[in-house]
Amino acid sequence: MRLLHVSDTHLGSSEPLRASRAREMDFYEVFEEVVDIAIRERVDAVIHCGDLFDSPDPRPRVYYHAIKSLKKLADAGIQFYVIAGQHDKHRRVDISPLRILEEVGVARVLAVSRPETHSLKLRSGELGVVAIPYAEPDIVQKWVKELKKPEVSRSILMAHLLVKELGFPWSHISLLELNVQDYAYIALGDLHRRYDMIYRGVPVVYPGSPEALKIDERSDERFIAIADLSSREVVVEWVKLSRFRKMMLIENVGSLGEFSKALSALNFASIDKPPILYVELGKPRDTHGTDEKNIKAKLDELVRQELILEYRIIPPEVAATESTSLDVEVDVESPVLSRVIYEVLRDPEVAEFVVKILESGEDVEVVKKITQEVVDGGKLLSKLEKLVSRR
Ligand SMILES: [Mn+2]
Repeated sequence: MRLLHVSDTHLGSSEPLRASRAREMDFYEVFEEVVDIAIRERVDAVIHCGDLFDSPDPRPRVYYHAIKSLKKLADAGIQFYVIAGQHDKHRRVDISPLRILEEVGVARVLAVSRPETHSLKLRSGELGVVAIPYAEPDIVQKWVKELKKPEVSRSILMAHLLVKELGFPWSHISLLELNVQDYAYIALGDLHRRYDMIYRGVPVVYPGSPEALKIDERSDERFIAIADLSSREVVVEWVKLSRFRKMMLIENVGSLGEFSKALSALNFASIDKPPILYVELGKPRDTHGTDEKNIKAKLDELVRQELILEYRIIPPEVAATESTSLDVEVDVESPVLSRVIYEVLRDPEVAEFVVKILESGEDVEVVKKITQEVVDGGKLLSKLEKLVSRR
């Protein structure tokens, strides 16, 4: 029994760019590649561990691409099982977009708003699945104490969460609390980078997102995992993806000369899809500044020549405040503005939110999305409230 494990496909996203159709297509193309791999490898099923969609309210074209690829998979006789991440979980009264895929017969939804226990009949046998959708850590911890074990000899855990062992301060739960020894394989989503470990003899796997959504999620290689559960010893095989778009970073650029030198070291011609290039400016070396204008002109030329898809310039002051979530989110058009906002608010999450609103301008969809985030993200709202009451 072989399962293709994928997560965080974020269909409909064009991150880190705004409203770029070319970038949006990347997410559909790499998702189709995942489907093609599943068909080529003749896996029993594809399991998707959440954030299939980027939004709980996808536009028609997002459904179009999702259904087109999933129909191809269904036509090949391969079942597609999915759980909800924070991005494709429905909001209050509405229904999850995943339910629409289920309704048209191209996916089976294993968990959206609470954990569920299933027994799946696959081509090469029965498989028990405990599925945990995204939720806040306190809720996940409560759920885990009440999980129903599948009445099947071989079972896996599917969940959209961050385990404590990753070392982030904002994780959900530890592997110990998850009772991983009860399962043959732990299929996880939420982390956008590949990560795997063996815990108590059980493979714990994050395949990572097929596309990087932020510069700090970039890597030269991206993967899906194929878990072979045929024998007692579960074998995990990594399959490289080839249709994702690369992100590149040139660090600490102090002058146009330095920039040109760094550029010539990058071999754009060898790259399939023109990459997204980030340029981090260093402290000016002389009184003439960092030649930012000339660097920008050179970057515009690279875009015109289609050697890169787009670029972002990270200003030196922001580049210096490492480990904030703001350092890579800053837009070319308003580096000064976002820096000022960050300085005033001193809270990366709130600052990022305010910058997003200001930059979205007349894009109604983005404003709607942000409003939704505020309505649902109690934490963000309470932070804003605190901020107001402090004044
Ligand atoms: Mn995600």
